Amino acid sequence: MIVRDYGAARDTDRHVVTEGWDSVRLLLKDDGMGFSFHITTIFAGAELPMHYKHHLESVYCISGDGSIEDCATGEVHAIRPGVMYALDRNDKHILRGGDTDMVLACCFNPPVTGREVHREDGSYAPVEEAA
Ligand code: 9YT
Repeated sequence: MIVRDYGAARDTDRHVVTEGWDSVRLLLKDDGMGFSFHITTIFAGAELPMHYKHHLESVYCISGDGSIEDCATGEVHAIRPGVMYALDRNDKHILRGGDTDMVLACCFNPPVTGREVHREDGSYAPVEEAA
């Protein structure tokens, strides 16, 4: 069994901080679960183009507000606590923070290794390159 505390993990290299978001990666590839699990905070007002070409991702909003734009259709979906989205087609998207920081629980398949940052095209490297 694996038990980890978010507050404790924030003080380790599982905590990744960037300009528009931070993330505590509670489960990574090495944990052997077949997915990774992250608690990510999107900062208020951030605008984040993303395109996970090599990963599927599901995201559940715990608190805060924001939106996601589907780049294929231009459709914009409000995100608020209780809303889930799944990028089941490696969907290119723009995630926007709202008036308050938005806290999200995220799963990646395949799992991230812990080293990933967004590349210029909005993707993370495939697992074999990031390993
Ligand atoms: C919402 C979103 O894209 N979350 C991804 C997790 C976070 N960017 C991370 O830990 O890499």
